[in-house]
Formats: sequence, structure tokens, C-alpha cells
Amino acid sequence: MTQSPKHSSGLVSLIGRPNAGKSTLMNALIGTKLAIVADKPQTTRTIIQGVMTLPEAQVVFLDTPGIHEPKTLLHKRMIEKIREALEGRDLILFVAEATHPPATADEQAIAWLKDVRTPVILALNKIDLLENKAAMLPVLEQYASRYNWAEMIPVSGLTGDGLDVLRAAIVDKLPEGPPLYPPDYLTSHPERFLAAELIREKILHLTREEVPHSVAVIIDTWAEEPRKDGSTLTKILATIHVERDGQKSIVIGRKGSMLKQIGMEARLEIEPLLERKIYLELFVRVTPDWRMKSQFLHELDQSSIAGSE
Ligand SMILES: Nc1nc2c(ncn2[C@@H]2O[C@H](COP(=O)(O)OP(=O)(O)OP(=O)(O)O)[C@@H](O)[C@H]2O)c(=O)[nH]1
Ligand SMILES: [Mg+2]
Repeated sequence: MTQSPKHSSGLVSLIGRPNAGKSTLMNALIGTKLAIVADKPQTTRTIIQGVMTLPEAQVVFLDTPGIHEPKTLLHKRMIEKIREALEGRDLILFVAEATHPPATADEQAIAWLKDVRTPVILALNKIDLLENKAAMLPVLEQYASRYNWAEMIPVSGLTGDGLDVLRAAIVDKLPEGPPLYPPDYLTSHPERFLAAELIREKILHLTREEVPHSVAVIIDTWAEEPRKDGSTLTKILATIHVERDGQKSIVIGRKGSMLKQIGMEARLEIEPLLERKIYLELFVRVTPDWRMKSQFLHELDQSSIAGSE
């Protein structure tokens, strides 16, 4: 067997303010949508692992919640996840937007890098939004004055612009080492967690204001049922938890229309991810102040971990 002369591997955490585009960028780098994306801050609530396998390297990305002021117990847990993601990593990918100089939220995120010894690459994202690329230069200068970045790379997670340069820079900074997973490995999260996240994403897209922040999705039943044609149907029953009655009415919608829409859009994404047909039934339940309840948050947390099914 011929082996390439050098193979690198390691763990890379994506860090930055909410909405900077961390999850979009990780999905684009690995070529699969694993982490959910929305134009609302605090979309990502836990560490999402995504593995990128190249001939010369295997990179284990860890997408994290956006750095924010904790207001609820859920937020505190999210902040703990970010802290966890900064420890014992080989490289950090700090994601910011190329469209404006560092704002307060970016400064707060940079402050987290103060005691970090790991090299940090700055990915200046969303360059597709710049009509004139020269507009990025002052932004680059401002960022350069804030931290000793290992590299500063303009990218667009949306169009893929700059990703080859970014991939090469990441591989270059990682230590030599064997792959940690088989070549086709994508993530350690259970399928049922990824499905619950996709359901939550559709709610984030279809609802507004406080509803997205008040929603949690828990899979109650996950059963594989053989079909006559020899294929398998995955039967999924899930509960959407909201915090108040008014939110429940919004999520259900007129004559159940919103819930139907959420279910249909989620199914269209879950099926290709699982590569099989699913039957999806959604329920809505009021669980007052779940964001403050440690038992509920623990259950949510456990649901993202392999072996929890
Ligand atoms: N135009 C443009 N939009 C982008 C790009 N990357 C992300 N977005 C948009 O920015 C919004 C936030 O993207 P996410 O990937 O969810 O951001 P995030 O940093 O993971 O956000 P949190 O999980 O809330 O911290 C979404 O509406 C994305 O479609 C990009 O390169 N260009
Ligand atoms: Mg995210």
C-alpha cells in the first residue's frame, strides 16, 4: 500500500459571535449539512462535531454556540460548551464577518482568546456580501490590530469562496498524525439528535421573535419498520416543547397548518440525511421555563451524545 508522505489530523473548534456563520462554514468545509443554520442568534446550542476527510488530513471540527451574555440556565450551559471547545484543541477557527469592523459582540468573542495558546485562524466570512472587495481591507486591518492571528483568510461559507485556501491553512497548522475515524465518517451524533435539530431549524425559519428561543425538540419514539418492498421506514414521533400557551398556538398554527409545514419541511431534509423514508409525527407541549430547568437541559444534552439512544 502506498502512503502519502505526510498525514495530519486534529481537533479544530469554530468560535465567534452569534450569527457570524460558524455552522454554515463548518457544513461547507465538510460538504454536508450537519449543523443547523438560521438568521437568528443562538441557533447552535451545543457542540456539533463534523469530520472532514481529505487525502492528506482528517479534521474533526467542533462547531460551538455563539459567544453571548448568559441570561438563562440554557445560556450558561451553552457558555460552558464554548469553554470546553477551547480546551485541548489543535487549532481554533475564529469566525467573524468581513462586512463590518469588529463590533462589541466580536470584541467580546475575541476576549475569550486571551489565554488561548493554540494557534487561531481568523476566517472573515460573508465576503459574498461585499460589492467591492477593497472594502474588506480596513476590516482586515482592524482585526489584525486586535489579536495575533496565525492567518487571516477571507471566505464565504455560502458560496464556497476561499474555502480551498482555508482548508489548506487548517491542514498546514495541524500536527502530523493518523486519521482518527474511517474515511466516510461524518459525526458521532446519533441520527435522532440530527433529526431533532432539523425539526428545530424549521421552527426557527418559520416563526419569529421569542418563539425560536423558547423551542426545544425531543424525539419520543424512533422505530425502524420493515416495508413490503424490503426497505425500511423510520417512524419518528417528536415533541416540540415551548414555554407558554401563546407559543403553542403559534407553533400549531391555524387548523394545524404551521405544524404541518414544519413537519413537511423537516421530513424533506431528514430523509436524504438518513437515506431512507421516514414517517414523522409532531406534538406540541408547554413545558414552562424549560430553559431554567436543569433536569430538562440535562436530558436535552444527553440526547446529542452517541450511545444515548
Ligand atoms: N451572505 C452570507 N450569509 C451567510 C454566510 N454564512 C452564513 N450566512 C448566514 O448567516 C446567518 C447565520 O448563519 P449560521 O451559520 O447559523 O451562524 P452561526 O455563527 O452558526 O450562528 P449561532 O449558531 O447562532 O452562533 C444565516 O442566515 C446564514 O445563512 C455567508 O458566507 N454569506
Ligand atoms: Mg451555529
